[in-house]
Amino acid sequence: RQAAFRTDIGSLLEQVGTGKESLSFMKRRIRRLASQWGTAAHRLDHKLRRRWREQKKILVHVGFLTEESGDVFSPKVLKGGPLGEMVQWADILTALYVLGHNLKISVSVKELQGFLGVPPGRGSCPLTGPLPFDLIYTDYHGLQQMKQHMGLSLKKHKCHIRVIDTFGTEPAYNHEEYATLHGYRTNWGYWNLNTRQYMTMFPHTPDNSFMGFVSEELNETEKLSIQTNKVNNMAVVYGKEASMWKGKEKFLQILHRYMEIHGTVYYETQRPPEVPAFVKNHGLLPQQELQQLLRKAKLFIGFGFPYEGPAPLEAIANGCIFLQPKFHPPHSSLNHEFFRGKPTSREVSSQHPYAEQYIGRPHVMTVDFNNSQEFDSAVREIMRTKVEPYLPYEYTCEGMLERVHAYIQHQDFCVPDVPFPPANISKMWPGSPFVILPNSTGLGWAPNASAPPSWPPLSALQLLVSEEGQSCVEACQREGLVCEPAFFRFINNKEALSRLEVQCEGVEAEMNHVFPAFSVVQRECGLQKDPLLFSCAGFSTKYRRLCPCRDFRKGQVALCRDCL
Ligand code: U2F
Repeated sequence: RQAAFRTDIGSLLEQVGTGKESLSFMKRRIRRLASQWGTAAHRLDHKLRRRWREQKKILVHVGFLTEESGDVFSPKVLKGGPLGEMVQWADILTALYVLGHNLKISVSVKELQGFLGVPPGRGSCPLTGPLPFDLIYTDYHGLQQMKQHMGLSLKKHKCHIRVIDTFGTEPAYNHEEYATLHGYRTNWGYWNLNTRQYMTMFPHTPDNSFMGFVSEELNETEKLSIQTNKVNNMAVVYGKEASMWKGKEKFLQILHRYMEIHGTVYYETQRPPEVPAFVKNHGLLPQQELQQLLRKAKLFIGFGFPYEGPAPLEAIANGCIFLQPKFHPPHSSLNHEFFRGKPTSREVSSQHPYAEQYIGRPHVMTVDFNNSQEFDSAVREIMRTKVEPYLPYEYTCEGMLERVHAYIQHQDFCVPDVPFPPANISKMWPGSPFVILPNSTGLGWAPNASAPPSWPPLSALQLLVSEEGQSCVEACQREGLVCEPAFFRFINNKEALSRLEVQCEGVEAEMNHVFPAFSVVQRECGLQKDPLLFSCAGFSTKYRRLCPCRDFRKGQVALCRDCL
């Protein structure tokens, strides 16, 4: 069946259900953004020229909202607790629905069992028949619940699962045996999925698929009116919970010299002691009212927590400049409590690395808050600077629809990624499949009729070599490209090494998350033995890595030029 775009969200709202503050929050959001989604659907429909899109049967099981996982989030919705995840789930549901898929939504183990057709009750009762869904979107809690209630059959069906995973999971942590042997121990990893099945909130490592969410879009009239109504000395503080303000008096004092400070901190009866009296606190606001406040404000300021939330994008989209602290040294699972036990080695360079790296000046200023002078002059610069509201395409409804559409139509983790060229290459392929690209530091791929179909298409592949200690994420980024894990299977071979004129005294195939790679000093070359360990994020001071890079669309890093 063909999927047809939907613009009437009525039946989606009915499906979302009631009885939890989190669900009400999500419904309010879906309703508020409905017309924006509708416009985006029309535009994408036009862009895709009514191309055939298969309608998929999709189950969305929101594990963290189930009673069985403790649901610590719902009771905090109106009390300053995290809302980022709910923003994202609301948007995922809307995107899947608007794209025209056949959707079932579950927020309890009972509903999950019902939809999967497994008998209710405890214990693992395997699903015996075929999986009644093409795709299942869930999270780590939901995955655990499916393991408990589908038993052995989970293994058989797991290629259909997508895990919404805010901060991401790197290959070394995902691979059960490797993580256990090499100390990549976490609370979450070990699922042996293809790491592209994990979908993140921001484009962290390309080892995962970037799912994202959306932010409010403005039309030209709104943009103009925002610019004329901006109050140059008005600041809003990022932090809806009092604890996020703790120990920040010094900065607030400096800021207060120049600006009127507003906050949206949740409180019960009295002003929280962490929030100074000169701050105008509005209490936690509904999303719509927060947007109104941001439209007037010139500055949105973060004090280091929460990490990587949606609010800075909303502020920038409403014409604010986002001022945030640089982290020196960067925060990571090795040195910070919040990231401890998360299955990633990523080093977080500021409160919001996406804002810092993908948006930057003049919309984002990332400074050393411990240097009062630097902080002071940043505030003054912000007051002088004029900016237009800005939203990266990938965070618009059209951008999200385009990306989710591409994933649904092209990503298939049920067919194994066979290596290519195959090991007996000499018989099939006399020359090297790689060509030197004009004006480039890397190698491209010579079109080869016997190569298996690939998404992204192989024409996008560019092979680069990293420096020692550098990951493929960085190596590709330095050349204005992005690492593409789907291409590792094409470069994990002797042909790639020889085309790069690497001197190898021996070539070993091993389980090592930085392979394929070579050590210059020891003249050792290593190929990857287990495709599950192909990793963009991995790095080692001993090795230079072979990196499969590709181009990307401006404002849509998840997709290459020919990916749609
Ligand atoms: C992030 O979670 P948070 O929920 O703390 O992220 P924020 O950026 O603060 O806010 C999320 C939403 O809250 C809304 C705002 C954002 O869309 O419009 N909001 C509101 O409705 N009223 C207000 O007064 C203030 C904000 C992140 F998203 C999570 O993944 C992380 O787990 C968490 C911790 O790092 O940070």
